[in-house]
Amino acid sequence: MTTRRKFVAGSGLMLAGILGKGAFGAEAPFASAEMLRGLKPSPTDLMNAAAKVEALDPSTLQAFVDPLPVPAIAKAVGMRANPEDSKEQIPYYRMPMRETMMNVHRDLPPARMWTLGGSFPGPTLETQSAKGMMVEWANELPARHFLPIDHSLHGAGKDVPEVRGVIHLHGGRTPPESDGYPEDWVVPGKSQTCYYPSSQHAALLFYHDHTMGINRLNTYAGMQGMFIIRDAREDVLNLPGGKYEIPLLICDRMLKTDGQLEYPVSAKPGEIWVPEVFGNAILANGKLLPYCDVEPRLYRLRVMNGANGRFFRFSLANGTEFYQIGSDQGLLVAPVKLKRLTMAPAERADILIDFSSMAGERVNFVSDSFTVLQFRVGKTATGERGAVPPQLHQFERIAESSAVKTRRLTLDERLDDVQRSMGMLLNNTPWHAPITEKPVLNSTEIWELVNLTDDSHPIHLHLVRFQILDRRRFDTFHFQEKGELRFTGPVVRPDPNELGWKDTARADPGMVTRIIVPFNGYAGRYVWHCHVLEHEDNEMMRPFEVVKG
Ligand SMILES: [Cu+2]
Repeated sequence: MTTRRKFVAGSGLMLAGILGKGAFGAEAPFASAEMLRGLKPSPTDLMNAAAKVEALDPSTLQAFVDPLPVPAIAKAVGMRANPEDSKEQIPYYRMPMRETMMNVHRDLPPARMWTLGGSFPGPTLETQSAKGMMVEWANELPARHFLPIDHSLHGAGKDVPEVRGVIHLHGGRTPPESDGYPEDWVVPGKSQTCYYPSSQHAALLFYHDHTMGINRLNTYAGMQGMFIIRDAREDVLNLPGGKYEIPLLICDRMLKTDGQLEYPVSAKPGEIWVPEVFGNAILANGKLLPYCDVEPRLYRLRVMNGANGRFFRFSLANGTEFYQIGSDQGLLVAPVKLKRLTMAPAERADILIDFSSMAGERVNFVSDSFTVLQFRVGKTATGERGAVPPQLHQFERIAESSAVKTRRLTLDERLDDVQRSMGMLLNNTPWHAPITEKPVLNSTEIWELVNLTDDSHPIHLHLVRFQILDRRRFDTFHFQEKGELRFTGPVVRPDPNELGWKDTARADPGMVTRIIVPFNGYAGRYVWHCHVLEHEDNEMMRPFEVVKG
């Protein structure tokens, strides 16, 4: 009987237990938002807080004393020839990986972080669709890591340098040699120059570390930032811009009373990896409980979930509805009105909030019981109020009949003899096994993600954009015994705000999530993985290779 339970001292989330999930996977309740990890403070969050004498209690800090920072727009340091067209010159950026002291809150000492471009989040890279750029990621980090490495994880052994970095542009249609393959890391003193053609629709992407075996630590340390692609199709909509458009990277971190980052470890000697990390502090653009002055008018927020493993469910505390106009890979067909916005790690949401009815008020932006920041709405707007466009962008849902292949791929959890998680796998196959997924360039495939674990996993494919077809509950025991799918529930269509182009999709527990993927762009070797970074670092990642037809 597989009553899969996991418990790791000092961390891990027994969310399923809290929510009263039945012992039988097949009978587990529908994957409601309540089952998404990290939405509420859990006993283990409190354990984390209690276990370390120095854990910070954010409620002891004065809230809303720091303004919400908006990351600077990165500035090019020169021009270089376009690798795909040597007659064209394209901007060249240099982004050092660097240890930086960051002020998280006015009343805390600065936190040691590892940043890209000297701030957390890093400077925002911005471009137009099909306007390429070169970025030199220069490793200027110290020789020793300041977060705890588990040397038993694949690729993080004592035979490789402790400090390594390789950067991936999440959501970018990027040639394979510039995609930041996890094993292509560089050590301090070395750098890597990547070419980002950005031949794709306007969207909010993000860059972050992807180093084999320590990506969860590097990203947690601060190595991430945002990347905005714009295009004419979006420009005609006259969406709020300039100071009325706010990129917002939201993540959680475990902070100590001295303001420093803490990364939890398990009690298992030599194998300190933990399956999930949830922080006591929710950071908005790197600040704890900031405020944001706005005018009583329409604003555009470009929100991304930059957490290692926490899901968020954002809302305005006064219950005001807002509009989602875009998801991971750009605009939706039409705005979707929402009271609450669920976001898995690495998902992005483009939202419009109309503050015009809230002049003079203070309204908190929250995720369930966590306060993220406070909007302070001024009494008067200086210009136009702005309007939510009724339609955004026409595109077709991809016909299932266009798929040339369907792959059935399981999401698996390995447990030890006391039901502790030893890590997750994709299709029961470790990272280093030969490549099994070889889609043909410019062909379309359906991937059926058969989730046999107790958790929701945000699954991300590099290079491509895809659409979610549907999700459906199935009998996990029957599948494990007979290897065949027996559905136990109706076909569930994606949520209205999941109907756009995606690059990361929630695969909910006990469900088959089907995505349809056109493999366009480039031939070559890429990866797909769970975007819970603890899972990704411990085998929930596989290479795939796009092959020429
Ligand atoms: Cu996962």
